[in-house]
Amino acid sequence: KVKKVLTYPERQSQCKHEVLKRLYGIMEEKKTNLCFSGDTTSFAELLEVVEKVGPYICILKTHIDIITDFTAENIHKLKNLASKHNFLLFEDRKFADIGNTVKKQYSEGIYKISEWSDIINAHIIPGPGIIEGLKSAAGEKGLTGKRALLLIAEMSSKGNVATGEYTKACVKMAEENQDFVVGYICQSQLSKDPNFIHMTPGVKLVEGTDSLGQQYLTPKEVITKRNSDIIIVGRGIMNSDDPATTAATYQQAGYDAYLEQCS
Ligand code: S5P
Repeated sequence: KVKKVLTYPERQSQCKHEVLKRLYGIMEEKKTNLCFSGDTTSFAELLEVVEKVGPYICILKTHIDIITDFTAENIHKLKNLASKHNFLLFEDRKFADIGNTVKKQYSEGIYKISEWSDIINAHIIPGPGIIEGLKSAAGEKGLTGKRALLLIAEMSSKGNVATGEYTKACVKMAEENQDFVVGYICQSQLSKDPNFIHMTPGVKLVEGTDSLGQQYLTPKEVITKRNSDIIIVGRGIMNSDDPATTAATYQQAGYDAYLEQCS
């Protein structure tokens, strides 16, 4: 039987970006390809649930701008949880403006995302200037190599237009900016190059939809059929009565699927 994907340690040694090397290290050590999307409007609740699911995840994805009780002190607590449980922070800001604007959105304002989030993502609608702008913001904070960008190549929602030529243009832009772009938000594998990781949202233990266009695939489908690398799970864990046990279930499902792929 031929191995379909490289193992995490193989990818870690073959990729160049420091953030990606750290991520593969965490995935190997904690045996997890689970990214938890902590989509709550309460920072207090976010900290509480992350304390529980921290041991099972490699990344915590946030939507910092939906939080009503934002404070720098809470960011400090979140960073401490990330160190304690060894996971990366990914602010799902979906930047989508010209370079000069996103540069400020990334580093300034209330949230100062570049100061705490290891990973961010962006739409490619504005062209490569968006990548340059974000990269220069990280550079000006002395964070070159410590911050990384994912490009949104495909989406999970019904009727989205990130398909075909758009997705191809996204892959080209990623390949031309490997010093900052480390992968994709996508629905299936777009590249076999270990310098690019694939993260897939729209994941639940049972396939289905929500009432606002979200479409769900299972961890097994995402990892073994679509050859993606990371499962992103929000409400599947957040709305469960026991987030820790549920996160462990997703971790196991995602990791078993990976083992099947690389054995
Ligand atoms: O195509 C996408 C891209 C993203 S980043 N579809 C998505 O659902 N997302 C995000 O993933 C979305 O903003 C949300 O934070 C998470 C999915 O949450 P769930 O509750 O549906 O699992």
